[in-house]
Parts: sequence; C-alpha cells; structure tokens
Amino acid sequence: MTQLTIRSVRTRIVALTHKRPVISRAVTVTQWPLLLIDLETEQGVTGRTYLSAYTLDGARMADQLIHGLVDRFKGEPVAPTELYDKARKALFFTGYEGVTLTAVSGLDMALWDAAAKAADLPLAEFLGGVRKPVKAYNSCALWLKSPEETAAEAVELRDEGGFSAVKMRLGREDPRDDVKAVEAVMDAVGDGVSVFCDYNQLNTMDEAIARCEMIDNLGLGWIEEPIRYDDLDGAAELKRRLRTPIQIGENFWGPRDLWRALQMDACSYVMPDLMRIGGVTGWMRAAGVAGAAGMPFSSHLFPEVSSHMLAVTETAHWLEWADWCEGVLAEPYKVENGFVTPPNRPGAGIDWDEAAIAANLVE
Ligand code: SMN
Ligand code: MG
Repeated sequence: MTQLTIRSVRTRIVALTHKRPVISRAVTVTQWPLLLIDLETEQGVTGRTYLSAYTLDGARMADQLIHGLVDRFKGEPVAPTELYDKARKALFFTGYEGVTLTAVSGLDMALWDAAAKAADLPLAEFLGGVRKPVKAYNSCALWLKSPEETAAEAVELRDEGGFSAVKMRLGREDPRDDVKAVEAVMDAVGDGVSVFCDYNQLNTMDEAIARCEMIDNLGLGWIEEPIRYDDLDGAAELKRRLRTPIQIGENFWGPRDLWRALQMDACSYVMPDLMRIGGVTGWMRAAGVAGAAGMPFSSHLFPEVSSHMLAVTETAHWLEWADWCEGVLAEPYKVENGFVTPPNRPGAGIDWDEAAIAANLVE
C-alpha cells in the first residue's frame, strides 16, 4: 500500500433542487447546499467526499476551515486518526462543536477515502469488514402535508426501493392532524412496513409530553428528536414516560455527546450524522461506545459513506436513505429490496458528475 502525502484541497459549493422539498416545522428548504471536497495527494490519489451544510454560509465557513487545515497539514502523511486529533487540537480555541467539527469531519472522510483508495479497497473492507447489505428506511419525504397526501407519498416511498420502513415528519399546528397523518400512513403502507417519526426538536417539554402521549399507542418504530437536541434531561424524562422508543443523535457533536446521552439514559436508539460525529474516525469511536452498551446505531443522511460504516458497526440498526445529494454523483448508490450494499469501488465510491456540478455550481 502506498503511503500518501497531503498536497492540496479543491472545494466547490453547489446547491441542488430537491424533487420533494424539505418542509419541516423549523424550515422549508428548496435549495440543498453541498460542499464538495477533493483532497489531493502527492501520489495522485484523490480523497473525495461532500458535506451537507444546510445553508450557504455553513458551507462557506466549513470550506474556509478545511482550507486552513489542509494548509497546516500539507506534506504530512494521510493518517486519518492522527490528523483527526491534530485537527481538533488546532481548533481548540474556536470550540469543538458546530462548523469546526463539520470541517474536521469533512477532512476526515476525505482522508479515509484516499487511504482506502491507496489500498484499492472499498471503505468497508479497508475498515476490516465486508460489503454487506445494510437495511435502509426511506426518508426522502413525508414532510408536513395533509394526511391524505402524506399517505399517498408513503406508498410511493415504500415502493421506490422495496423499503420495509419509512420516516415521516411531525409537528403540524394541530397535534390531532399529526395523529391522523400517522394513522393514514400506517394504513396505507400496511403491516409489514415500520413507520418512524421525527419532530425535528420543535417542542417545548410540555408540548413534547402532550404530543408524544397522543401517538404513543400507535405502534410507531421510534419517536425522533421530540425536543431540543441539547436537552438530554428532557429526552431521558420522555424515555421514562413513553412506550415508543426515543431516537436521538443526529445532533451529537462528537463521540462524547453519544457517551453522555448513554450515561443519562436519554434515548433508546442513536443515529449519528457523519458530519457531526467526526467523520469516519468519530463514527468508529462512537460505534465502540454504543457497541459496548448494546445501543442500536443508525445513520443520519450521508447514505453513501454511512453504508460502509454500518457494515462495520457492531450494533448497526437502520441506514437513513435520502437521495438529496445523488444529483452530483456519477454513480448514485442503489437500494435493492430495502437494502443498500456499499459498492465495489475503492474508497467510499463517490465520483462526481462534472456536468451536474457545473449546472448547479454556486462558487
Ligand atoms: C432532517 C434531515 C435533513 C434536513 C432536515 C431534517 C431530519 C432527518 O432530521 O432525520 O432526516
Ligand atoms: Mg431527524
């Protein structure tokens, strides 16, 4: 295996238009900004990944930090875990969380991609695993629409890839409309299909108790982020009160947040997001903690890299399938009978569709 050396980084920001726009209680998103990262090495191997930064400013800030880190590490060996720790130390004083960890995560994913490519192995195999199919749920839509529209869309989503689970968003003005929407979706998709729901944090504790109690007997597979992500006491209280499993973790900033949530018994399941947990390195460290605790571990977004990661995660649970970034991929990943298998290509298997990038380029 060739030892790689860092040379430079090329980044681009694109904004993609979703087939089905994100309409949550928090925000409506019609343009999905992505930061595309090409980490160049002296040996000619390119480490490639993307970050879903939610806003253009988020993408620009992560971009600037990544350029700063690569300038600092220029000439150093591509040693992802070592550079993860160095990158975090370099950002001590700007704070561990938020956009700094997003930048570290993006750099980390690009480094792992390059290292796996140098070994000519798919990432899952480079990490010591096999490219096995991982179970996925369809999360591509089911935003806050009427119960009838949501139910029709749920059937579409189920049938798009033979999915055995879908996720719907809750938080309609009148909580009774949420109940109607859940019942309509469950009716429409049938008994063999699990239904998960997500409040995207937008409840006070009182609202969360009232709203979650209303849906607690409906047979949902989980209730996700019923309150603000940093209120772990509240999440623990909800877990104690409810029968339905509580899912959190897309907003864990680094493995320590996951550890803290487990210490506090704040959830039934976890679902880290690669760009917030610390990329591949942060995920592996978090997965070790969750594995030791027997805690089911799902992914949030980034289905491409997450498929490799879940293939090597002890307590792997569900892959969140979202097709929001496939517009810039030369070979979008496929779902078959509700499973995603990491592709047989070196690294994470991300290659750009340059024409699509040109058509959606912001800067
Ligand atoms: C979500 C994802 C992306 C944008 C907004 C909300 C959601 C999820 O929390 O879990 O898919
Ligand atoms: Mg969520």
